[in-house]
Amino acid sequence: ARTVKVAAAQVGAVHLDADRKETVDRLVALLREAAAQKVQLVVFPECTLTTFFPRYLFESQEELDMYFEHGEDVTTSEHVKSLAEEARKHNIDFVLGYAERTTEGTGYNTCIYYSATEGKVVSKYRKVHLPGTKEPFEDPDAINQLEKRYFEPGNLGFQAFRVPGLVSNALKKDSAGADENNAGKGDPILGMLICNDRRWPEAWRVYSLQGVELIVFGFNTGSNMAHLWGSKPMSSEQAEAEALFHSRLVQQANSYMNACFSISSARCGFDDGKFDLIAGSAICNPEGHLLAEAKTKGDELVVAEIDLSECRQGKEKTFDFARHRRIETYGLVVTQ
Ligand code: CDT
Repeated sequence: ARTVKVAAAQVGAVHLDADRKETVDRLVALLREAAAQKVQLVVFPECTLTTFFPRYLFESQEELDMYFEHGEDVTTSEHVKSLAEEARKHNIDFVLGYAERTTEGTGYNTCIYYSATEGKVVSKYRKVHLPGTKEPFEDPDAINQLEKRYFEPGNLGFQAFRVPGLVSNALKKDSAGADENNAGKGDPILGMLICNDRRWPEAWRVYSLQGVELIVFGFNTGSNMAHLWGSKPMSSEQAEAEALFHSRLVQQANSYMNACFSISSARCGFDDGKFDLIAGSAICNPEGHLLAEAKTKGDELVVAEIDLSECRQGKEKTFDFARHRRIETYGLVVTQ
C-alpha cells in the first residue's frame, strides 16, 4: 500500500479589505486541525491570501500590487513564513495558491508545493488557462473576471514532480523519473493545476503521461457567472447547482480518465457581501468516486486517507496508455 492522509483546506469568505495576517492565521488554524487528524498533505485554494481580486478593476498599479506576493519564494514572505514554520513543526506538506509578481514585474496566478521534509518549495506551477477578459464588462451588473488583464499565461508547463517523505515504503532507487513506467514505485508523483485548468482535459493528460498519481488544485468559481459563460438565465439557486455540478463533473471524469486521485480546494462563500463563490472542495479516487466533500461554504478541512496503489488498475489495465492510445489520430489537438 502507498497510503497518504490528505486534506483540502477550504477557505470561506475573504473580503477586499481583509488583513493579510488574519487570513494567514485562518490557514494556520486549518493546518493545526490537520495536524490533530494526522494529515500529511494540505491543499489550500487558488489566490488564498486575498479576496479574488480579478473581479475588480484597479486603475493604479500600486493598488493592484497590494494583492500580489513579490519575489521568488512566497514561503519566506512576511506573512506566509508563519505557515511554513507551522508546517515544518507538524511535518505537513502544503500547496498554496497566490498571485505572484516576479522580480522582472510579470504577474502570474501561481501555486507552490512546500515539502516539510525538505523544508522548502519543491515545485511551482503557474496557471495556464486564464479565463475572462482584459477589459471590464460594460454592463454594471456583470461580475468581471480580469485574469487576462492581471496575469500572463503560465510559462512552466505541466511539470510532474516526486514528493519525498509522504509514503513510508518508497524506495529511493525507484524515485528517479516522474514518468508513466515509474508510477506506483518510489515517492508519489504529483501534478498541480489552478481552477479553470481543471476544465481542460489536455492539462490532465499531459500530467497522466508522466505517471501522475495525484493532481491537486485550488479554485475560485463564481456561483453565477452568466456574463462570463453566456449561460441562459436561471435562478441563483439553479446557477449555483449547475456550477457545482460542472465542478464535480470535471474532477470526477478527469480523475477516472487519467487514473489518478485528485484534491480540489475552494475559496468560497460570500465575498464583500456581493460575490458568491461555490464551495464543494473534494477528494476523488481514480475510479471517479468522491471520497470526501465539503459540507459548508466556510473554512473547513476535508480529509481522506488515500492509497496511491489504487491508480494501478487504470494505469496498467483499463487505460494502459502506452498500449491503447492512438497518437497518430490526435494531431489536431495540438495544431489548432
Ligand atoms: N478562477 C477561475 O479560473 N474561475 C473560473 C471561472 C470564473 S468564475 C469566478 C473557473 O473555471 O471556475
